[in-house]
Amino acid sequence: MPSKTEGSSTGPAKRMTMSKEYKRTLITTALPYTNGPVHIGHLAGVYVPADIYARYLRLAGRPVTLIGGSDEHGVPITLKARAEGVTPQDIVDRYHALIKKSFEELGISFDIYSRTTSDIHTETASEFFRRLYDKGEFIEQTSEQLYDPEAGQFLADRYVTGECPHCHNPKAYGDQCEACGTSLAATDLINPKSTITGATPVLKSTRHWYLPLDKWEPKLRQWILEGHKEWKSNVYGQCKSWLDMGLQPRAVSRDLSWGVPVPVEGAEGKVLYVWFDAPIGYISNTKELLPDSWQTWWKDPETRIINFIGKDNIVFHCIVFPAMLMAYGDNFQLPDNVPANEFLNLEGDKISTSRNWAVWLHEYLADFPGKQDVLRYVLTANAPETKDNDFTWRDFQARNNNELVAILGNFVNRVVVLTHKYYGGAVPAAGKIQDIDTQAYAELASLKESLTDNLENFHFREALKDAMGIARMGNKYLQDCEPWKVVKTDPERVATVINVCTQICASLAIAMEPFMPFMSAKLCRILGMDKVEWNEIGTELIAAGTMLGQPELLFEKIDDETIKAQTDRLEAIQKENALRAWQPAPVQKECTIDDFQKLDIRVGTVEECARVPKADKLLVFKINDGTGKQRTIVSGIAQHYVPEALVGKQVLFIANLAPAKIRGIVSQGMILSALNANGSLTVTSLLSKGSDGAQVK
Ligand code: B3M
Ligand code: ZN
Repeated sequence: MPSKTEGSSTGPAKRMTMSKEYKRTLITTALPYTNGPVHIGHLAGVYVPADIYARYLRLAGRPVTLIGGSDEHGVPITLKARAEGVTPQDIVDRYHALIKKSFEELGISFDIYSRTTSDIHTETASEFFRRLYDKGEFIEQTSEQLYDPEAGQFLADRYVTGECPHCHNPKAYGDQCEACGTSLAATDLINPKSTITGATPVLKSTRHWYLPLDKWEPKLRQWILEGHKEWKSNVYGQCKSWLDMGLQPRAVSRDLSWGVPVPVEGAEGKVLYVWFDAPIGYISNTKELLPDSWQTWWKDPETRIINFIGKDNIVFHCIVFPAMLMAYGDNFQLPDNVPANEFLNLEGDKISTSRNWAVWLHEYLADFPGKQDVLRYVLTANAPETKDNDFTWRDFQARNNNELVAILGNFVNRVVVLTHKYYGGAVPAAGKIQDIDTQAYAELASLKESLTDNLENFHFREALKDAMGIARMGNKYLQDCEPWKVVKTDPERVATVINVCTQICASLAIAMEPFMPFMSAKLCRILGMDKVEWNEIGTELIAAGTMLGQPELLFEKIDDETIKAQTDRLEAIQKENALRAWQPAPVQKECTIDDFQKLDIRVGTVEECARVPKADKLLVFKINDGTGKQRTIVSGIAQHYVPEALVGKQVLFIANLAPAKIRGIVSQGMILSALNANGSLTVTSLLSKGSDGAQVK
């Protein structure tokens, strides 16, 4: 068995794709817009994987800084402020505080989480612009832009909506069509409308600064297409198609009042475009954290920069920001990798802030106290690494109950309970080692190697499978060794088995730390471990004689009721959304009076009404239709009316509809009812009493 001092036989990642050894790693995470809270889509795409990677590097003893912060400029924020009748500052203060706190509670281990309204950011972004301006890196151009004459303001980006010229989605924004993903200029929209006043915009000329991306195209091509073939195929592919389409100059200023003012003479009323200032936020936040050494983290070629982002941000991180850094010069380093994720859906539908179709982090934390690791686990196990993926509450419950409770929690619990039962809690010394024990250590070593390799290559789903593999292996080893049977005949053997199991638990505590830091801390406490290192996985970590803490459950079952509360909430939101999106059906093709007169619509009184047995939608009516004979009609409104309530009421029915047999009953006509926005049915009746049998003319 390898000992702690010998180190592990599997050392860190022999198959690493890192081209060289770096001295330090700077990890950035996309800065979320502070126009709302963060949801599971943000977490799965960016923050959970970035945190796993940062925690892993720290455990491996490699210097790392994890940079986060809020993106507090941009039109989404001013639009939200306008909708609520408050200032943009009010909005960013509210959401910055909420987002920062909820990230902390989820255990995202940012070294700094700052914001782009900070003074240091305004200075840094202004200086960045000024240097490019002074170096002549911008093109200054006057162009015709959309202007809202009623609001007296230019309509940048999301201040205008209209029809997408590509896919004809009627609700495309001035910067992007969310239906087809195309990035747009506001002037591309068909039938544009101001989102402020609803007015049709006019064209008005205005002067702006443009970064000529085309100038940097050859360098970008070489850097990405030649130099970074190891990037994820979704990232590499998107970059290639942008580069192949040919790059254009891009405006880096806007006519808006919220943002970093353009720091040149005669630029009153103009601010930096949010996508110019936001990525500079990574630099400002590093400066704020490390005022003396930030330059080392950005300009030393021995630093490796990794940007964690979602797929909608690829072009800004791989093309626009790198071009800005190239234009700035001064040795700014480009990212070494941009492991962008695809999107996470919720219960089969796209997550949407405006439709409230999301699981919000702050709500999850309130609804599931102490269960941060469960969410981290499920989001990693289902991470949209190579394709869009789906979060469902059923899967969340199943993974908790069948994997965390039944495999991981169960293994650790059995080991701790048995140690207390047989040895009063003191870890026994191992006796003679048998093949099955050597085999367990060999499996542990190979799982560690695969786990390390997967982490190095940003394959976090697979990495988590490897880490869980350690618990599965431990369970099987314990089951195969059956100490509860052997204890009667061979107590020395039991001591060895329990010792090996304790070492496996200790390895689990380290291997799981990047994924589930709360569980790992608890397990370390039970096992009496303080400082841990990645390299120690697979070694003998717990000395014989160590007193284990009392058994505590690492995970608990989540019951059906808890899950139902969440799915009920989503169902209610779905209904609200359907109601909001409802529109009366288009009027049908014109008909003639003769067409109308073919339908014989009449008044009748309901004399009897009852449910049709074994059919939850059907009621059977006996109608007095004025002929003296009762008419039977079957109608599909049982979910909207209790039968008794309809008796004695007058209704309208079609008298000449060809009879049809429904569930064995011959239905002689159809009762008229209206289909409402919420899907309910209202039976059509008369304003005052009519004569049974009277025709509707
Ligand atoms: N705020 C967009 C987003 O939240 C933007 C990211 C900025 S990263 C510098 O998806
Ligand atoms: Zn479109």
